[in-house]
Amino acid sequence: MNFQTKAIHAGHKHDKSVGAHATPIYQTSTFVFDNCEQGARRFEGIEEGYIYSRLGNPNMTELEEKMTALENGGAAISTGSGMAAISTVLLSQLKAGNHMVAGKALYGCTNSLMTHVLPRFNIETTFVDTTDLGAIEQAINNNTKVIYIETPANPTMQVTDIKAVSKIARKYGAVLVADNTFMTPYLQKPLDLGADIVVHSATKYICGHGDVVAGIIVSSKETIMDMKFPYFKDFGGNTSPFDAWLLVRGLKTLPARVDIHCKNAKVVVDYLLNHPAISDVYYPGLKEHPQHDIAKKQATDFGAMIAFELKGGIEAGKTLMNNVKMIALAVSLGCVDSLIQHPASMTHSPVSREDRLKAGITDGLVRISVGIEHVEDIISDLGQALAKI
Ligand code: LCS
Repeated sequence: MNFQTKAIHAGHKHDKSVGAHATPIYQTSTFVFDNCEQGARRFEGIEEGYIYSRLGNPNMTELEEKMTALENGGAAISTGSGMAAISTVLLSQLKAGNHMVAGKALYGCTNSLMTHVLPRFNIETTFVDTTDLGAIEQAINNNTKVIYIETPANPTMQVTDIKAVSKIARKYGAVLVADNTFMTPYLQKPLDLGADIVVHSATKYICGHGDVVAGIIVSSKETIMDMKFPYFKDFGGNTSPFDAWLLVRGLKTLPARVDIHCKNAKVVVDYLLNHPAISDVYYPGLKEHPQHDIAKKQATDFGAMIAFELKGGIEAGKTLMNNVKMIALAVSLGCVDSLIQHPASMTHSPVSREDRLKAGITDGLVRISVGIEHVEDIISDLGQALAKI
């Protein structure tokens, strides 16, 4: 099946009990066993079937099967947030004494997990510019078990060469984890490019409508089973049945939505580039973007996330963000609605100023998640707000 067809049909089974075409919401915490023996078999793992919704639920299964098909993986785990996906992956792949190499520019809470939480369990991270393959290799030591990348990176839009980094991971026996939130499997499939594990904040494009917080992990069947029992089971970061149902619904329109997101983003980039108040625009689709060729090679389009700087610095940025009318001043991204935010004081505030600046997240950087409204309306709103500067 083609991607668009899989987005609609993969994982879907018509409900045989009443013949419902759409999947019912299995809003249940627990599942009834026929008898004690069956309950025991399910707990032993020798009979398939549901036990308790923290371990799995039919709505989670549909979402997991769909995402497995879309990412070309072997299996998936759906989680209660992107951070639940990331923490489950890292705490199952690493143990005390292990080391990780990660990108300098990462979503703020991912950085915070690595900087503030994991060191308490004696897991250290070296942050490097992952666009520099030599820097990755140099940071690896005998205890390095994970290389963690986000590409494009939030919010700098730097692009890491997944295939090249996967070769380094293989050479040193480390697992490559790729956060594919900004691209979605419609535009980029990290497992096909050699990554071992893909994570998503499903809160974003996978949901698409800004009404769910959730995450997804996709990998080989073996890796997912090892992660599920005991880590996922014992950490307890499952998706609620209703949220999983909404995500399945959202995924059906992922290709259609992302096509419009990408088309709109290109028009907005053009507008920003030609606006006298803007000094720099960071978007992998620009020929001038330092990793444009890699982005072109490893993804089918460039997404709809744009970072930019204003000539008037942060004060001009604040004027813009305080004066947009239709575009929401809000964190998150990947919604049908356009969102604008200030990484230094919002999404990346958990990162120290020094580390932020080293990663290229300047005080003046503004990030926009271009929605699927009519692009003329997005530009007209940006235009009236920029005119206030
Ligand atoms: N990975 C990336 C690339 C993200 O952008 C985020 C959240 C996460 C993981 C964590 O996912 P969550 O737990 O929130 O579902 N990014 C946000 C952002 O840029 N604005 O608000 C949240």
